[in-house]
Amino acid sequence: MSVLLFNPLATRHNPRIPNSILQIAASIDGQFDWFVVDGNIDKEPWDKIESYLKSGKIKYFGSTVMPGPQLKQAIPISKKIRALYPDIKIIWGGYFPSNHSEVVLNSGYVDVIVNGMGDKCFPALLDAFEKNSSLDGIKNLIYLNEGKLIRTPKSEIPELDELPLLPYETLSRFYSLDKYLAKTYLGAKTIAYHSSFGCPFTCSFCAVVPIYNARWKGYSSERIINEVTAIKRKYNADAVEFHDNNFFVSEKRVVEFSNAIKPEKMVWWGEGRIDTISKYKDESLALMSESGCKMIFFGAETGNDELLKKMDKGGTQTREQILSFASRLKKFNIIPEYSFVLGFPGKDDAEVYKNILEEINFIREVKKANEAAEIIIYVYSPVPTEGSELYKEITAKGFRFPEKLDDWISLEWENFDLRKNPLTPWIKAYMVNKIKDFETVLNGYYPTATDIRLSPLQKKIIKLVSTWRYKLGFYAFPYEIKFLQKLWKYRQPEKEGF
Ligand code: B12
Repeated sequence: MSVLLFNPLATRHNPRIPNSILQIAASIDGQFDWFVVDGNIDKEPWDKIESYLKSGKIKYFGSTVMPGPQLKQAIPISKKIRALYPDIKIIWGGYFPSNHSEVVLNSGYVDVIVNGMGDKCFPALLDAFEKNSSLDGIKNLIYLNEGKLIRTPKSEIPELDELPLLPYETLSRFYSLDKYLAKTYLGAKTIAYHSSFGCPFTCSFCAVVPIYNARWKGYSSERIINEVTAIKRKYNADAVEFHDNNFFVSEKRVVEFSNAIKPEKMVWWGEGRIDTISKYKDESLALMSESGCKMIFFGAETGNDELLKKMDKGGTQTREQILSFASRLKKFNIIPEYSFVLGFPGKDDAEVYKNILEEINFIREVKKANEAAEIIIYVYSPVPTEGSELYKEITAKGFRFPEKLDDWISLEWENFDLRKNPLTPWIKAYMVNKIKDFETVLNGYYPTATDIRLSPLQKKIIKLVSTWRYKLGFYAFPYEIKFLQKLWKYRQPEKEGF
């Protein structure tokens, strides 16, 4: 019996190695035949999916689903399979179904959700289906039993080095790996690699928290080097994007990795925390830079220490630390990519708006501290961190997620997922406009270095046009900048990646 694994369209720009379904394929490799359809490469994924289904070999359809655009393929395709091939079991995994399980299972076209990591539970699930035995004893599953939602216990994160190597060779039978090794800001052929799971912190706006509950585990640097250099040798890859939620948890692991990757002359990028890496020794930062670490993504979130507490950012991050760390990284020629979350609830509109204006000024201070700092602006979009103070406050303020799965692919909710225009009752249109107009002027005056298609001359022109607005702090109706950004298809890394 065979399994069809689906990676719905997330972005047409630079498809990445589909690590979510590749790791799931590794967990059943040799036990079940598996096939892959990637909507990030195939314009009409349904045609290919149906050709597999028509073969009569497929018994299980597994889709990975993050919030946002991926829902626009995962929902209609799962619905169609349920209607046309009712015997096929439909299994969803990934951040969206794990965090929004009830609405997914109540749709009637998803049988089981893999809640968090699927490496151990997915092969056990298929085995149970094959033997028609109970699912109760299998961890990390959510399903309906006679209409009752069953959530089995969560497993610990397994020892990652014991997990099977990713079957890149088999994947390349479906899609040449070259299609996944994109030319990006980091290099001519960029590998997407995921070297750890979870995060030790519990920020109450982050979707990772309900799934991993402050647990974190990573591959050893040996395992990372072996897999990364194997792809490098075979495909001449010259850069790595580490997709971990938190790559830099262990300074020891990062130093070992940096020493090992240095002779490979590759460029790399990853995500980390300001307070964690602030504690790194200068030697470690110097080594990271020499070994190719070009830019690090940080959740700076806000320059307001009260709000940092409110969002359970934890650790020791402060306003001053955000600024001083941006300056410190200059010494090591590593670019900080700071993401901010604006629009948290407040006691009234005036407080919400005051916090937004203060954040805008704080971002300007960050640029003064390090002009090369890349800035990413998100508008707070709730995730179901039930039990957190923030979640209690937003539900008290009337925020509700859609109750029907189909409603998640309505235009308004897609923008919600993109964290650009959330449907949160305390955010008013003039507040979103202020944030967006500031973002436009900021990106005009400081165009991102990561958009490699924008020529130096185009960057000069757009900066020139934006200067008076940035200098005066006048952001309203920046149509002339928007026009140039549209004309030159300005790309924001947070939406499409590098
Ligand atoms: C790569 C990536 C992208 C890529 C696309 C990936 C793709 N699928 O093609 C790009 C850059 C396009 C992207 C965009 C966005 N992303 Co994104 N992305 C990621 C990232 C960094 C890695 C995903 C990955 O490969 N993980 C590695 C695999 C091995 O882990 P995994 O997915 O957890 O898989 C395991 C389990 O979940 C489970 N599983 C997962 N899928 C399946 C499927 C089956 C069938 C089974 C059985 C099991 C299973 O088993 C796997 C093995 O244990 C994650 C963060 C992360 N570290 O996971 C964010 C993440 C998923 N993205 C996120 C978001 C919000 C977005 C955006 C909306 C951001 C924005 N504002 O624009 C956009 C969406 C727009 C769009 N274009 O789709 C959030 C989701 C948060 C949430 N609310 O749920 C995350 C969690 C980042 C974060 N920390 O907040 N993203």
